[in-house]
Amino acid sequence: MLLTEVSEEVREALDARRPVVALESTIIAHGLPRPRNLAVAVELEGLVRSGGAVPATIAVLDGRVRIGLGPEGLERVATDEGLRKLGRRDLAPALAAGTGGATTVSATAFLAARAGIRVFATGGLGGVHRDWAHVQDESADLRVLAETAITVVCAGVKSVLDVPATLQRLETLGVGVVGYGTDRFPGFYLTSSGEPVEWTVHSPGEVAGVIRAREALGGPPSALVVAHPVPESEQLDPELHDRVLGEALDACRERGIVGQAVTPFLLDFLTRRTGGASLAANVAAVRGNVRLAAAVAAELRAGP
Ligand code: PSU
Ligand code: MN
Repeated sequence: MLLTEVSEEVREALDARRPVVALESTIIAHGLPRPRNLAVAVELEGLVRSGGAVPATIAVLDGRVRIGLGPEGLERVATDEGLRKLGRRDLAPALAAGTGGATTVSATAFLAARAGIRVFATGGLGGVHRDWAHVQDESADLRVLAETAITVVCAGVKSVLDVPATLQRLETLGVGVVGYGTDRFPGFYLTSSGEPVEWTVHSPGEVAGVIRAREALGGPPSALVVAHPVPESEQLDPELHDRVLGEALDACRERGIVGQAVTPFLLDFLTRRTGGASLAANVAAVRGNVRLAAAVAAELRAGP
C-alpha cells in the first residue's frame, strides 16, 4: 500500500503467518490521560507478546501510515499534543498534508485489514450517541465494520452511547456480534449493559471457529465483534457510573461540544469526576480484550 510502512517485526510475522493483533492509537492519544497513556500503550503491546502474538499498533506519523510503531512511535502518539484524531475518511487528507494523527477504530480496522491482520483489540467501539433523534451523531466505526473483514475484541460500545440503538445499527449493517462468556452485551465500564446478545462463545477456539465459518461462507466483507465484558470485580460502580455520566452528558450539551470532540470529552469528564475509577475500569477492559485477542489470533494460526 502506498504511503504505508509496516514494521519489520509485523511484516515478518504476517509473511510467516504468525499471529498478529492490531491495536488502535486514538485510545492512547485521546482516550487516556497523560502520562498514564504511554504506560498503558507499552503494557498492551507486552500483553499481546505474552499471549504469543505480535502487536501492531497503528497510527499516521509524518504523512505515513505506520503499522507496528516501535518504542519511539508509541511515545510520539502518547505525548504529541498536536496529534489529531483520524477516522477512515481523514486518512487521505492527513497523508496528503504530510501530517500525523491517531487512528480510531474505523481507521485502524480499515488499515489493519488491508495489511492482512485478522484480529484487532480495543476498549469500546463508537456507535449511536444518545439523543440521536435530535442530534445526529453516529460513529464512523459502525459503517467501516459493516465493510471490513476483521474481528474486533472489545468491551461492547462505550456506555456514553445509546446501546440499544447501536446494537440495532450493528444488526442492520450485518456486523456479527458474539458475547464472550455472556449472553448480555457488555457496557464498556460496566460488565453488562443489560441488553441481550444472541450468540455466546466460551473460548478462543470457539471464536476462531466462528471466524473460519465466516471466511468459508464468503460474501461481502464485514466484521465480527467479540463482546468481552470487564470482570465484575473490576467494573465501575454502576450507580457512580450512571450519576457521573448524567453530569457528563449535561456538561457536553451545555458547552456545545460536538463531532469528534464528544467522545474524548465524555471519557475525560468521567475519569476526573470518578476520581480515576472509570479510568481503572477502562484500562482493565482493554487489558482483558488484548489478552483475548492474542489468544484468538494464536488459535487462528493453529488451525487452517
Ligand atoms: N475505546 C476506548 N477509548 C477510546 C476509543 C475506544 O477505550 O478513546 C476511541 C476509539 O478510537 C473509537 C473512538 O473509534 O473512541 C470513537 O470516537 P467517535 O465517537 O468520535 O467516532
Ligand atoms: Mn461522532
